[in-house]
Amino acid sequence: KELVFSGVQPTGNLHLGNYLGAIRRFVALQETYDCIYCVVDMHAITAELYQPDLKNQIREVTAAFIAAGIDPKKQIIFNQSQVSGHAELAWIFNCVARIGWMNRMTQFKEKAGKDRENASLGLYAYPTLMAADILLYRATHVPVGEDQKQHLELTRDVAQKFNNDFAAPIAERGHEDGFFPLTEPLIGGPAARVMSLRDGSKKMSKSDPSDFSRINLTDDADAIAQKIRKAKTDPEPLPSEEAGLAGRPEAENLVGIYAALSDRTKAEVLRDFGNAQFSAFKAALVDLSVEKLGPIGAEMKRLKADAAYIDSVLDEGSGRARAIADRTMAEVKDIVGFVRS
Ligand code: AQP
Repeated sequence: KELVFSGVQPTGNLHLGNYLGAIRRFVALQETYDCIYCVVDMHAITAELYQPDLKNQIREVTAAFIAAGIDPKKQIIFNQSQVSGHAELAWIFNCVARIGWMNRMTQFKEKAGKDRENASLGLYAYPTLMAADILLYRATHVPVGEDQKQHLELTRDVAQKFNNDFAAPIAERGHEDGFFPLTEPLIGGPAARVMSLRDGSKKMSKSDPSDFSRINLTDDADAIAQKIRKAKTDPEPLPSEEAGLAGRPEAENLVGIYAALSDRTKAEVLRDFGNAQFSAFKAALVDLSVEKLGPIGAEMKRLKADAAYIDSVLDEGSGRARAIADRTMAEVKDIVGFVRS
């Protein structure tokens, strides 16, 4: 059976990249798949351990899921730390994954920076926890931004090695094609990678110290307008064909954002705005962004004011997630050979 799983870290400052690369696609997928969407709070403490506002950050991501249009009655929305199977399976996967695999992970290198010796062990093991998140539900598809592609490949490697190493007990239990699926990433669209508004070579990110680098989902119309007007560009007008965006990362990024928000391709956008000056294009992008993001931001604020409702969604979702997770963990423990009562 096909199942979608994906997660977002509650590290604050949810932005347009998270929306276009992930959350908006979560909404569309619920038409075709059963979906589990997780607020990955255990991942959120890998880089910054003590976050005094963590509870509100968890509620903010939950509010964003619901405000964007995910139906918590139909799909499962929950926070990771309420289902202990994530940590249990991650431990087993720490014993499946090889140090050499982990050493190749580029996100660790980027996030750890120069002072790698001082990064947390959790940050290093992030990809095995992510593999556990996905495989705990034996999910077949994971919608993510392009930055997560390498972690998805590691998830497949972990699944494959587990299936191979435990081939005998897995076959004994009647799983003919292995126990874990080889999960497919769903990456794509004109905004699979939204870049910083200040630097077209860096991805838009929650942790960028400059708030002008990103459009937050809770930004009001004035803030959105100001950030887009100040976004870095080059002095040339827009090209009329997509090939003309090559070597112009800031222009390409803004055109990509416009394309994603208007459900068109970059080529179609350039058909309308080719040869336009950035001032005219940015004005149109402000209007479009405010039209598309304004209602989501307003709904997020409304939902966040009702913490009891948000917590009830997470509680109910956790119960449904736990029921699936417990079945997987019982089988995994039998396959590995642990004694359980
Ligand atoms: N710039 C982006 N463009 C497209 N997709 C993006 N995603 C993140 N940034 C972009 C996608 O959003 C989902 C949730 O990401 P996450 O919160 O789990 O972690 P992240 O990838 O580390 O996100 P950030 O915003 O960049 O946070 P920091 O600054 O903490 O590193 C994922 O599907 C991701 O692909």
